[in-house]
Amino acid sequence: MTNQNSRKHYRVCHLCEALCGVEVTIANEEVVSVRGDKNDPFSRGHVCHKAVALKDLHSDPDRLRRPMRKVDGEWQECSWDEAFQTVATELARIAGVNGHDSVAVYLGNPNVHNWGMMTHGGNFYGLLKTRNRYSATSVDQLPHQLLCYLMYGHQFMVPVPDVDHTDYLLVVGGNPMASNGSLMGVPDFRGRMKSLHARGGKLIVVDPRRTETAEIADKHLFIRPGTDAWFLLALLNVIIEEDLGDNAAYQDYLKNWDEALESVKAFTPELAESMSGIPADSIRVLARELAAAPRGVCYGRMGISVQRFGGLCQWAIQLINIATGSLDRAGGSMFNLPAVDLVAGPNNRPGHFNLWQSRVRGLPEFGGELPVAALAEEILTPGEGQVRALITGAGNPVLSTPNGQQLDRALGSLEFMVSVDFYLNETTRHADVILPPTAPMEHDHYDLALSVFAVRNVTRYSAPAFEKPEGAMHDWEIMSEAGNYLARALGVDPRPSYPPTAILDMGLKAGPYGKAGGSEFALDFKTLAAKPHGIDLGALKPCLPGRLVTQDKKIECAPKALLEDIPRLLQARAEIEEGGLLLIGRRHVRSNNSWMHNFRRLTKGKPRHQLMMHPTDAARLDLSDGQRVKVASRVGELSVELDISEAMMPGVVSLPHGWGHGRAGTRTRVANKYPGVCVNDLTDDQSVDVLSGNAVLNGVPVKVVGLPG
Ligand SMILES: Nc1nc2c(c(=O)[nH]1)N[C@H]1C(S)=C(S)[C@@H](COP(=O)(O)OP(=O)(O)OC[C@H]3O[C@@H](n4cnc5c(=O)[nH]c(N)nc54)[C@H](O)[C@@H]3O)O[C@H]1N2
Ligand SMILES: Nc1nc2c(c(=O)[nH]1)N[C@H]1C(S)=C(S)[C@@H](COP(=O)(O)OP(=O)(O)OC[C@H]3O[C@@H](n4cnc5c(=O)[nH]c(N)nc54)[C@H](O)[C@@H]3O)O[C@H]1N2
Ligand code: SF4
Ligand SMILES: [Mo]
Repeated sequence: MTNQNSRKHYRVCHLCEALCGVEVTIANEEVVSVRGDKNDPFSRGHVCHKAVALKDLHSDPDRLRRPMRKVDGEWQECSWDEAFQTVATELARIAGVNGHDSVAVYLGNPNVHNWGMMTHGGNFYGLLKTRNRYSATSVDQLPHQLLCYLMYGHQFMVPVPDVDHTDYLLVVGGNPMASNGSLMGVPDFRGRMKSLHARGGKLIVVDPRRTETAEIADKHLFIRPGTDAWFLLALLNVIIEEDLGDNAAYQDYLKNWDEALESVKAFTPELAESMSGIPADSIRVLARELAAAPRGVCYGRMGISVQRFGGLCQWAIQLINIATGSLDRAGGSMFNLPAVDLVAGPNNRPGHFNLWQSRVRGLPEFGGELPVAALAEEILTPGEGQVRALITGAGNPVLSTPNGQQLDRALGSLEFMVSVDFYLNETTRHADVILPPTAPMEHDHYDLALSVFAVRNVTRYSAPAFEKPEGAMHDWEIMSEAGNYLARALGVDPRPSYPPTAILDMGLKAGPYGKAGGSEFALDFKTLAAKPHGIDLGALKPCLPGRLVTQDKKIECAPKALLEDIPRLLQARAEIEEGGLLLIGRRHVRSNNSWMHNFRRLTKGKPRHQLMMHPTDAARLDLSDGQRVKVASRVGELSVELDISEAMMPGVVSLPHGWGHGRAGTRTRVANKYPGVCVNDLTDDQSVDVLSGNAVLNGVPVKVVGLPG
């Protein structure tokens, strides 16, 4: 049916790193449908269920549209002026009495998916120069960024697998069939794996669960959670000992290669077998296959990041890809060159490490942020420097960070809290003021953060699909205006504020495909905005050593902090008690971290929140399928139904994260009748990768017992 008022709008789906192009049909100013954009050069028409739910997000009655203030425990809508004034007065007061570090900031995952928060966040919280900054990075990819900073000189110089050209993809602790790839933006992973298979390539998965990705793989190996460092270093040692690799290409710019190899010699396949459960011979076979593949690559993600030795795992992966000659080679582990260059562009932030530490536990900062596992104790522990106020932006740390119950309590004890968010959820219910931004389709979008992880160089600008509703503010405007009020209250000059498009224009012009440098693409804002399907900038290209950011333009193969972490690995023993189980997480293609669970489109069908367990464990514990069980860890316990499944490794159980809804004071309908349980009520805030401070969310020791009824 055609409709006079019907129009098509093209944009990038901002929900995950795959960055798919979507075609939105709008009639009478309502979203009618969201489909894949066939003309998108990167995603070629692919979308997942979440993109379709953009429609629900747009029209969701639960989504907050007006600023809110809590008065005597009750929420009231208020004017922006009142909201900003309250925020500025309270933050300036608390910072004035207790110092700026007494105001903490938590920036959640969607910060990097919504550019207004990125471009203008500093206008607001940047004024406080607080050392208590936290983000989702330290429950996620901190070890990756740290290693890339230490080895290549820049936290965003993260190599990604050249998925479209590889012939041997070894995935350790990632499930791109559910996640659509991470630190590897890869729309339509399934289709791209069909192409890999068609050109004779292989996909290998190492994971404690036979995941959706393992299902389409040529080989899947179970690994005991948290033991990947032994496995990966053994893989490296086989490549070296059997002289399988060839890294001659980098000889002029490798530094301390022999020292690195010498330091990890003890990690033999036999030792790795005893820790990981992967037979030594299988490790040898893998090493030979990987090294023999002309275009092989080893890639590791969440599973190897949020564990005890996340930093060592990431280091091992870089060393493996160097040993085989895969780094910077077509089909191997390559660097993206985005149109707005975060690595070589102006104002780029290479990173810094351990310049200061958290007050209570002494955890190291990275890039100006402290590990979020320390946030609750920084709020709860009295003394000088105690956190008394909190700013959250696009995050739900009560559900997303370890020992969430403790953080829940801690937030309740704050003097003041403000949240920039459009939902009243488990975290923002503790706020005194909520500043809700416009919905995604009401503002424009450019991906400033995640393009650098895409498996192809592409660039797209998305115009707003709808006009900004009367009285609404965009994320960037909120950040900018909150900054103006706060600057006045602090008696300092506000930071200048330019619209994000002006910043984009400058970034594009100065970037590698920019007008200023005379590139054939001659990019600036105008040329890009004229192409609603985006511009294909080509396949990943070799760029070393020119792109290295280390001072001597060499790859540091043996960073001191890593060498110092090896004794910790050598001394580590299995931390599991007799009869105990190790808990890991999981993602589902229809679920998005801690939100969007109130959309029926995404939650209907079979429940997906159960504790998965292997039949032998269930038999040993005398448990039956569907039965309610109690799961207990050092920090907490919960009760949930059991899903007995051969897909689990024996000794390992799995729960998804981001659930545990339905608490008092939240305002998100839970459409699937089941709020789920919060896995982070079990994960332990005291358990971190000591090197990086990243939270340990996988391999958590738990006990499971059956409940009656
Ligand atoms: N146990 C366990 N815990 C985990 C993980 C795990 O695998 N296991 N994964 C971790 C990972 S990788 C991550 S990234 C974190 C994610 O955890 P968080 O950092 O908490 O991020 P989200 O859950 O995505 O946060 C969603 C919030 O952002 C708000 N939001 C969405 N879009 C916008 C916007 O445009 N503007 C504003 N202002 N707000 C917006 C939503 O309303 C919602 O409140 O969870 C981590 N926690
Ligand atoms: N549908 C959907 N897509 C998403 C998200 C989402 O919530 N939903 N979240 C987005 C975000 S924020 C991120 S960071 C990415 C994450 O992207 P991925 O890392 O691809 O996603 P996960 O499903 O967390 O994959 C981690 C895998 O590691 C395995 N694992 C657990 N412990 C270990 C271990 O000790 N060793 C090994 N080898 N494996 C282990 C788990 O079984 C799991 O299969 O996904 C993004 N995409
Ligand atoms: S895969 Fe990611 S970017 Fe693509 S449609 Fe789904 S949520 Fe959006
Ligand atoms: Mo993440």
